[in-house]
Amino acid sequence: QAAFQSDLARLLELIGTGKESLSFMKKRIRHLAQQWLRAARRLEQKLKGRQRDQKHILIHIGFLTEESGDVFSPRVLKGGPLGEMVQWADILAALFLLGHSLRVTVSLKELQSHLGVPPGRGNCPLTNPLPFDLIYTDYHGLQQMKQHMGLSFKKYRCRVRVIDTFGTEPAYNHEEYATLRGYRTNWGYWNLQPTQFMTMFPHTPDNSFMGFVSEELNKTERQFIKSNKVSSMAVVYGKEASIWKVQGKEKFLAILNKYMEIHGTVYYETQRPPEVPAFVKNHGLLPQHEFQQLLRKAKLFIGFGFPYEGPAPLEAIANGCVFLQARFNPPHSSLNHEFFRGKPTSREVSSQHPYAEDFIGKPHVWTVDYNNSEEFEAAIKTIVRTQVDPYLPYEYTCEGMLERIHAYIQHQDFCTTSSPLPPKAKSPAMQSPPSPLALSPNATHLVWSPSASRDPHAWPPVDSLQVWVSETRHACTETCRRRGLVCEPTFFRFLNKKEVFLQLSITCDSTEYEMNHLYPAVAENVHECYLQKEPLLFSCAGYNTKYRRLCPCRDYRKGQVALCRDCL
Ligand code: U2F
Repeated sequence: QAAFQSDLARLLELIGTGKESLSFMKKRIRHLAQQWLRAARRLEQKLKGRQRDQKHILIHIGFLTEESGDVFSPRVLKGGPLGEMVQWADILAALFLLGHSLRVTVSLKELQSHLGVPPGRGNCPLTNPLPFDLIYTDYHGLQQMKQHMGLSFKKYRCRVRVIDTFGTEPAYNHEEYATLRGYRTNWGYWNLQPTQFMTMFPHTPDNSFMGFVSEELNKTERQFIKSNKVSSMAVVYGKEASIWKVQGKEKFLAILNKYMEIHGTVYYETQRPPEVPAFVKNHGLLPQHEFQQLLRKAKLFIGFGFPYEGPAPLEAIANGCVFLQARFNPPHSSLNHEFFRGKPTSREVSSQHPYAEDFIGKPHVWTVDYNNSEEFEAAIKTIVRTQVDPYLPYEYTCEGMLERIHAYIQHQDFCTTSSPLPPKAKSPAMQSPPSPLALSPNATHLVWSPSASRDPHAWPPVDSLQVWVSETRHACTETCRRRGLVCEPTFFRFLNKKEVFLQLSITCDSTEYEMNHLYPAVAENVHECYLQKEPLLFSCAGYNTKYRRLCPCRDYRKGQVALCRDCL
């Protein structure tokens, strides 16, 4: 039985020393300790003594190992990326507080010793059973494990969870399919269950959303912040000088400077970096808690387009800032942008921070065209005048993250192969209210509910399933989103049946099983129906002009999109 922990000291010991990245993570854990402990107590009460097994967990942070180059640690104090370390620190805190038994490694040697690989042997099957129920790692760590576990890797890979910032789409994960269809990645093809990949933001429901946390405010702090906001103070998002090399910057910064005093937290050694204009008050790179203090005073946090999808905008919004960011038209993706090239996803990034744009939005987030001076200036003018409260989505609070990880650990099982029986669908004629329900004039958008037949082992519970047929050019992600639902890839297996086309009143002159990440789908004008031959290719992402896809959608908890209403 796992018992909630009430002290983080032992975790700090487990993390070890000797790298700037580890010091950053430990500082963060110390700073957020009280917030974490309060959240753990709240979740403990919520779960009211429910049985939770204690898991033996290995956390192998591959990108921090010397063997993978560890390019991050030397840059921690120089304005380099910190997002990944923020997330790992929070994952460690959450797993520890939930009461699991942890081992943490940041070197190949430690990894080998924990796995039971004798030094210098490598690439042989493990002689003893793997002593861990779960392994959290990243793409670098995955590669190292494969190299050093030999054939045992295949046997145990179902226990692995891959922390994967930007996400991995099923088409890129399946080796044979990706190779045949040209879904190229620099990160390898792992044939894992796509939900074994865990992302920083809920980018795509094909992966599990891991997230991180932001500092939370109590009532007094909220009051204090509100009364001390300096409505003419803006902070620029970008701690490394290269981020300030942006086309058109002079023009939009000049507009901003008409209304606000501009602050920066750009790393420098001895002199102001030439990229940072003289009128900007540069504080230099700040320690994380001082950066938060600056955000508490500022009214606006403004992004220049890079870094993509980092933690800082959430922190700014949580501290009562408005986040202003550039719209990307056309969107950036691995097909058209260097930064994303080779990443295992075709996801289209519509702004610097699509989560902020789509899940938060106005009044906290403004996404505008920076090349349109009028639009830009109008936004600034309104922002300066508007009072905005601090806001943090529940999924980015400590309790939200603990709740989500708890649910994953309890319910996600990639090692048991027996798949639960699908629910029996009611025939449309028997359904009440009558269904399928036609929502468009040509009666082709349909909603379908399975019967209430319950499978206690299915997770998420099948009751939350609704089936929608996408429009052509729409992914299932989008199709579900438009209905206020979220695509749930684990439910594809229930739709991947001939009968389902019938139940949806779709005419199939032929039905084929093929490998295609868009299936199940129908090519409507020719009445050809297609079912998925390879379950690993079930994918919420993906669309083309020919198919209308069958999409499994489910409800979700407000502020916790990873979990359905009855998922806890
Ligand atoms: C993202 O990484 P970054 O490190 O560039 O992300 P940021 O949003 O800038 O924030 C990381 C943390 O840096 C902190 C701040 C954030 O939690 O509190 N910080 C600070 O300590 N001192 C300062 O002066 C300013 C900020 C993303 F997270 C990565 O996954 C990507 O690889 C990267 C590139 O897209 O962007």
